[in-house]
Amino acid sequence: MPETILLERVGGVARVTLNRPDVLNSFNPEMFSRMLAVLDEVGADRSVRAVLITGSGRGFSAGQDLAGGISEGSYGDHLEHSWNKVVRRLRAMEKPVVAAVNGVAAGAGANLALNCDFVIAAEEASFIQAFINIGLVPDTGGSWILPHLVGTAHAAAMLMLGEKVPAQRAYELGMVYKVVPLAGLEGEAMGLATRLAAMPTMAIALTKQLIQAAATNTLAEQLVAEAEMQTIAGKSADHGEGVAAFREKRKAVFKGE
Ligand code: T3D
Repeated sequence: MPETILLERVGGVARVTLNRPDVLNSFNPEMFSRMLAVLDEVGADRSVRAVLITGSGRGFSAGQDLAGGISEGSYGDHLEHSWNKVVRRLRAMEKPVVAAVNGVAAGAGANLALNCDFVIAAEEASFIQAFINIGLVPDTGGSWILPHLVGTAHAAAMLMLGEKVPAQRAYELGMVYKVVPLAGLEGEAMGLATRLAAMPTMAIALTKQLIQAAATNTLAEQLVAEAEMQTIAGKSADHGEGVAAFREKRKAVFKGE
């Protein structure tokens, strides 16, 4: 039986592949366990300085497995032990996460992608908040992230009508960073992840925290947060290297410390 999540290290990048292509990489219980274990492993591994998540086959992920994996108990309890844990780990990960959306991303699968720091989508990809089609409310952070990304008018259309959003439209609405031909997706996403992996990882992690804090902070609170984070970044070895490289007119070699 193949692994439901593949993990491979390429230099400083961990490539995580959702691997149940026959069911568009929808998540069953085994896949949740594996995903959480993989995120813990790459989060703790200091040699990993960027994470890339993609799907195998023609889909990114169709969210919850509706055939065999849907929970028997309370859906709320299930969410707390599955999708919510995935979202929290992605958001708390002290390294950048790139989603390479290779095809349809539906329900919690769409929101898994949108919770990554960078979303690069293939031209053929699409995003569907499919929950409403089966009489559910959005989860996996979709009801929070979409109003922030696209405003309530478009968020309502996606969340209440279940409108399918093609990749190019998602780009125009500000949901994704780039749209590229499918043939170029792997190269583009891996290129970005590799570039991020050579950058000052601690400063990127702190910037990630600041971007997240900005969603709820006032400007006054954000200024305080920036000062706190800058104090930490200012003590990092990579900051020292960056300044030294500037003075010596050479390219900085960041170690992620
Ligand atoms: O448990 C809780 O706490 C609740 C949590 C919920 C979180 C959620 O994610 S709810 C939302 C769940 N996802 C969906 O409702 C999406 C269901 N899928 C679709 O609407 C469509 O498949 C797509 C729009 C994503 C793609 O359509 P299309 O026409 O490109 O593909 P298809 O033919 O529908 O699917 C291909 C195969 O994948 C098919 O299997 P088959 O007929 O070839 O044997 C289909 O049954 C299977 N598949 C697709 N999505 C799922 C799935 N199998 C199980 N679970 C799925 N979610």
